Amino acid sequence: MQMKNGKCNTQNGAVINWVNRMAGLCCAEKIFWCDGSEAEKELLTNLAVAEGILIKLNQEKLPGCYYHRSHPSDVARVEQCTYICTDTEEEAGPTNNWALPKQMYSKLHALCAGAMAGKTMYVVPYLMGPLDSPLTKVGIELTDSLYVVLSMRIMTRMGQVAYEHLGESEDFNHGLHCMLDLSPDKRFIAHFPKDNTIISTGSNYGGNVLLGKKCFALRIGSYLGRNEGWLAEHMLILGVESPTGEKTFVAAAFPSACGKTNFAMMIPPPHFTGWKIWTIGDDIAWMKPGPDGQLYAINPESGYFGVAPGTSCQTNLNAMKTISRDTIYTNVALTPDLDVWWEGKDETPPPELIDWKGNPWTPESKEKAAHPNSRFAAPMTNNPMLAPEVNDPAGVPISAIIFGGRRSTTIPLVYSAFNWIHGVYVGASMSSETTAAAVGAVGQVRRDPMAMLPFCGYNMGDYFKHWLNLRKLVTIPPRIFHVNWFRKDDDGKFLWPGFGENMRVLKWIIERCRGRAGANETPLGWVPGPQDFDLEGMDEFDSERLAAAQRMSMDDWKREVLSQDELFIKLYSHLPKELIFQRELLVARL
Ligand code: SAT
Ligand code: MN
Repeated sequence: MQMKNGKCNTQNGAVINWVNRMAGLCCAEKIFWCDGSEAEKELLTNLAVAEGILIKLNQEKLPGCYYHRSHPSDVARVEQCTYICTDTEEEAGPTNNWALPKQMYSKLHALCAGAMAGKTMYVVPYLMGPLDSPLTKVGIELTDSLYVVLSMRIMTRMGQVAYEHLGESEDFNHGLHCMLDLSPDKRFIAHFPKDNTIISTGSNYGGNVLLGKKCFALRIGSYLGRNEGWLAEHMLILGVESPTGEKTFVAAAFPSACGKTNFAMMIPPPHFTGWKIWTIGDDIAWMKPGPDGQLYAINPESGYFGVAPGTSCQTNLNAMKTISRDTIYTNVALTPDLDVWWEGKDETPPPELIDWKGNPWTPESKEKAAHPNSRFAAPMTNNPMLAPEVNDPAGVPISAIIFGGRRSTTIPLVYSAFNWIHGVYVGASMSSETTAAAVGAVGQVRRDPMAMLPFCGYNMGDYFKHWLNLRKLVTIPPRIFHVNWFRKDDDGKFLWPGFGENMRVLKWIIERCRGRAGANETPLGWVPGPQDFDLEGMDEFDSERLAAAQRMSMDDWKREVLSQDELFIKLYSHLPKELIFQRELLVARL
């Protein structure tokens, strides 16, 4: 297959210099300047198929869809290889791996030297955020991976628009990605916040290499947000429309693989006639105080990189529609007619499949057909419930912030913080059981403040301070809530049915924000009483079950508060005193 060497399509001197320097370092044989056009998409997709990077799926069933299999050792984010490189260790803080910028640059430049000999370096300019939003930022990723190029064009507003937004400015994120031989010992995801630079080596897995996402939009973004007075958060954004047409916007932080995509695309149960959920984003929110004192949010992304297993027409119909075309699937299973399958897609698995590693699979096989962290990358414009406000440069005003983790015990279904400072404490003391989204043991409870533990680009104690400080600019602050969809009963069964039924919790939250729902005061915060919570039309879930899902055990909570100490002590030298005080207050209330 012939590929023309793309022509340089920007006049920005800083971009051209940097690209040439990096191409020189990597000894790239060719430079391909991406423009984001349809013709380019077709060219590169065909090339990826010819090179075996993508498999063309059944175009009758899945038009425009392709399949990618990653290296079996390269299937999730690697937190142990992720670095924040600042002048002092203190700036990065005790929750991040730290290295001196100079040392990390020389190590990674040595790894990248010659890495693209005989290969093409793709120059991928992209926007994080809607066109013409003051919150929008430009990134450029240099990569030797066609999979990255084609995924970035789904996940971001990629192409010429980015150069237009950038103009003559030098203010862009510098991302360099070299796959190398994908061996784990050469795997580094290094962030240089001061230089607005990211270098990623030795991986080709989404979260490690789609640099606009976790690396720029969260780690570098959180650092820029602190300096510039805004927040970069691991949050979905949705709009709730009531039967009267009233719209309320909500942002929610759950750790990876804890249901952000499902919540952002939720379909209310039949009993909720006239209620609609509109999606703004499913993973990342950039939020800034507006001139009216409200907090405004944009989704910097333009696609969804969601977990496939468990996604079905029952759990997330809007996602199923979204991923029915123009989607890149990674590490799911294949049917003989080149359709995709994963655990939880439908009740009965097909009689034969090719599993995510490329091996024949039958329902008798011991291993899973799809990797638990197998993913889809789909354009948000496919979502039937994409909010019309998604491209609004001003963003949407946020009325509620919801924190939530995956906890099988202790944490009630829903409660509301007393005020902003208490809410920051609730977010800061959040915890969750680990999932397959990151390499390592699954199911272990760990503190994951604001679901940002793997994504905060500076000292987490300072991050909490930033949250507290923002209250001065946010004179009409969102109310803060905490939810837990994952609590189990003594038989190990989920207490709460979740998915669309989460609408009931969301309705109470919305009505609380609007001053229309009642609540009872508890040591943890405000909780809905049975009369405040809409249980109508639920078969098995009654007020007794609700009480069990909401139960607060003093013994469990004393243990919970004690286990918060581990993180708080770790962060102690930078921990705002307000949070220590909030913890004391909670102990006193308990
Ligand atoms: O793999 S990603 O980091 O892109 C998704 C996630 O873990 O939240
Ligand atoms: Mn995420």
